[in-house]
Amino acid sequence: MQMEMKPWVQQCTELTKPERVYWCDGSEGEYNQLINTMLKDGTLLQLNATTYPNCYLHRSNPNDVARAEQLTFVCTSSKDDAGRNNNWMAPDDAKEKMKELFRDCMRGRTMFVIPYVMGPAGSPYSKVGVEITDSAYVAASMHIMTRVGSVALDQYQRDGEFVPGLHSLGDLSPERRLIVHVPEEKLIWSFGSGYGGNALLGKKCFALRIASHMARREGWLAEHMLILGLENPSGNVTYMAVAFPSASGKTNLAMMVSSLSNEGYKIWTVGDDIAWLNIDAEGQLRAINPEAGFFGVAPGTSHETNPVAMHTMEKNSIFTNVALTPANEPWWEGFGTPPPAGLLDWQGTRWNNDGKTAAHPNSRFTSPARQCPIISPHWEDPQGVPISAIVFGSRRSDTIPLVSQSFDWNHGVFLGASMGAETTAAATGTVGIVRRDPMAMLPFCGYNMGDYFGYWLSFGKRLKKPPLIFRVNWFRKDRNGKFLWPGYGENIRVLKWILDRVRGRGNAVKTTIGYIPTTDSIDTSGMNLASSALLEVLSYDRSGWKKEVDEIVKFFSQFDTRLPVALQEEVASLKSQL
Ligand code: SAT
Ligand code: MN
Repeated sequence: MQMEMKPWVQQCTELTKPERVYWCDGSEGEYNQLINTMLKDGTLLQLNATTYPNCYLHRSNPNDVARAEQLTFVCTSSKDDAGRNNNWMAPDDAKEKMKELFRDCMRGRTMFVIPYVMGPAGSPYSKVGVEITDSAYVAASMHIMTRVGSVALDQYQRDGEFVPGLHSLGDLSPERRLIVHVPEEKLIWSFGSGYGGNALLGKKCFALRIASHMARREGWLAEHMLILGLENPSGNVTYMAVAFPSASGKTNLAMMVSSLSNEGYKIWTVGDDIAWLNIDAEGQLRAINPEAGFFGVAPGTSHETNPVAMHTMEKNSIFTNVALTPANEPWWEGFGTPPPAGLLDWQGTRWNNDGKTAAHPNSRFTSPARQCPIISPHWEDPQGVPISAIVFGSRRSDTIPLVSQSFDWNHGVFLGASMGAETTAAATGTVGIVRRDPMAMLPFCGYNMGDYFGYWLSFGKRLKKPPLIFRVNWFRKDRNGKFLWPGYGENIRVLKWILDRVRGRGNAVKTTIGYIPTTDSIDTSGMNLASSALLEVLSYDRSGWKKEVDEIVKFFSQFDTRLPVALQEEVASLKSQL
């Protein structure tokens, strides 16, 4: 049953008892007012107005710097429907718990009511949400990351549907932090964290967890994927959707400056984190970026590695947990300049190079997508862009070759479902261990992943010409721990091979794990890469794969009867061939 917007806001008001209620209209004046309030109360610091106009620094509570996966719950009525991939509570218990946390929590505070749209205005694929929050930082960030105000209220008038999300900073204590989703009622409750993925409810909570659940019912897909257009020398643009776990370079890939620009290959950015994929009337897969901004990882971003991102963030941006130079400019590890004397670390204390990083490893920039110098002219097309290739990638120092192509759709789903990735700082927990992260959706799938795999398998059958599916790994290392592939702008050479394959060209050898490019089919012109390194990075390592397949079998076993037969067959066939 769909809730009405005004009565729901009223209920939240009665529960949380704010001092005042403010409905956001998404205007520039409102944004400036939010910023001014935060400058006054110290939530934000103004950055250098000459070099970073209208840019601000936010330092979060040191205990609140990443997504809290252990405190994130998906509350379906049956526990099995949430799956082992999610923490679960019964919906009624969850609601009781949340009500206790939220009771009176906004006393003395302003409640912001933020109506927003995920997706371009006027798109049949866009959806409305409303976030209620007591954080001005969240309200300002939502201005950048989504489309706020009348555009949302107008669409709500037409659809009569919205996703309600209630958020409060609470007292920020991790003991009282909880992020709850009730997908069957499309409800989100988030308490006790101001961090992006926990607090900007349009992003992971709505656009992935709630949306993936809606998508299965409605016949589409909500995925943790960047969207890019690859332009070839004759000016044709081919669009790809690429899944990578958090903090593994999606923003860098989406904004890549091609090292083959002299040959006429260039990238257009459509989105850097989330793709909503629909099948149009012709049976063609089409993608929209539901977001309006980028919430990118700062460390490692430089004029060398991602000049496009550096230009995107040089105005109208909010920086979170980066270091601050005496010139009032942001700085982080991998900024491309040495740390200046007098640097303040992300907590605002003098940095003395004692082994701790100056910027938090998960520090972020929040910038409007329209500022991206290579934003695709089609990024807000209501119909989305046509997708010709799906790419699954992850950080793996061994075993997985630079690129391979699946035999067919089902095998492609298997490649996605069996993905393993080394963990990063985007979530709290140990960094650098391999965990299975199917389709980079493990933390974001709003239902049982066994069912999710089944849904992916069936989805392919509805496409007239299913996109080809690839698996990539830029992060493979040699025996001395050195990266075999330079990555960044050189990744265009891999995308070019993918494009060749889409066009029915590009040489490959058929191996047990998929089609792998012949060394001469990767364009290495003008590149300083030893042929032995190319051979190694493209090789498929049989003994590594024997271990890999055992781990996949173990991982799949948790899905019991919900694991689709087709995936059981894929893994059995791989194991027998190895
Ligand atoms: O923190 S976010 O969830 O917004 C980014 C990410 O982890 O992918
Ligand atoms: Mn992400």
